[in-house]
Amino acid sequence: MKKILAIVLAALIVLTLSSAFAEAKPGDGLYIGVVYKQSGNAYFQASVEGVQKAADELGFTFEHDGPDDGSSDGAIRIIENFISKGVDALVISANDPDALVDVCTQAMEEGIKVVSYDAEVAYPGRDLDVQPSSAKNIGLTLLESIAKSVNYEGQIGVVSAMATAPNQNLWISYIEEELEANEAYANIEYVGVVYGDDEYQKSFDETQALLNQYPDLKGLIVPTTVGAPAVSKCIQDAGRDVKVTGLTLASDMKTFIEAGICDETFLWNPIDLGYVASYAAVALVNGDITGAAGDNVVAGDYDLTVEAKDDAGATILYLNKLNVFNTETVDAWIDIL
Ligand code: RAM
Repeated sequence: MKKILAIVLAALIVLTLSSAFAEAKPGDGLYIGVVYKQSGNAYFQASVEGVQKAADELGFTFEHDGPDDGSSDGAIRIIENFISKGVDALVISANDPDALVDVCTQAMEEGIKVVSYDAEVAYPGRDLDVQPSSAKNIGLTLLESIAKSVNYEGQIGVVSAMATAPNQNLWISYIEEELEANEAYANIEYVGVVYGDDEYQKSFDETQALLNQYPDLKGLIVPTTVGAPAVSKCIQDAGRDVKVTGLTLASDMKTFIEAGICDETFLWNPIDLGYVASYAAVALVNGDITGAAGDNVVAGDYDLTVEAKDDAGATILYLNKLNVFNTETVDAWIDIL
């Protein structure tokens, strides 16, 4: 009798412990950790709206976080925390492509699927990278935009985000390559890049320094939603005739577009980016895709095919939508972005 009691007791303890363990994950379904470059960035808040939309449709739960200081160490701590909470997948925008590879590889070894989105985690630290458009298309669109605004002559520069940011660095590399190679830009003098670290005040101050250093500056490309309003405000306050183009939220830029500081700015829909990245993460967890070239990801109206990025095995999924904001289109976007 004592033996039977002991067995029943032991079974009860195991049952209690295992249900407590199950409750460590919110809900019984799939659980995703979303990590972005920095907290408090409206662009990433919009991307989380997209994750929420996917969660409503697919029934997963998720948490999201980004380091306050935009540091890689902060991102690594957040990822480690998600790993210990037992996430099934991580959806990550990296502030440094290489710094996150080790922790992401560790996650993958534990069976967690890793999707980078917006700013890539370098391969092999991810199963799949989801991007709004090809880096070359984004870079060349911005370059042609500023070239048009300055009538294809004079000094131009770039105010970027963090110096390690993989997405900005790639776009800038295409801008620099094209400036050298394309005769259409022969009369444009490139003064280089400064980094605002995706912080408003730093972007403003770096712009002020550029304005002081280059009295003949004609244009700035600002491929960051945090930097663009700061740069434009600095130019407006200084009363200088310097044109700005860049990647921006529409609502941030309406006044600067209407004031003529920007002829046009651009952005994909970050809500859609978070949405598609989440669908890809769920498809990976469910085994519907492996992240290999040729895999198909269907998310709402999107029906996308994974492409090979290089010969080493890295793969990428493009949304291929770049919207333009100008005096004619900006009003239609300000309630969305
Ligand atoms: C900022 C971030 C993000 C980038 C956008 C355009 O919000 O740097 O990574 O994609 O700008």
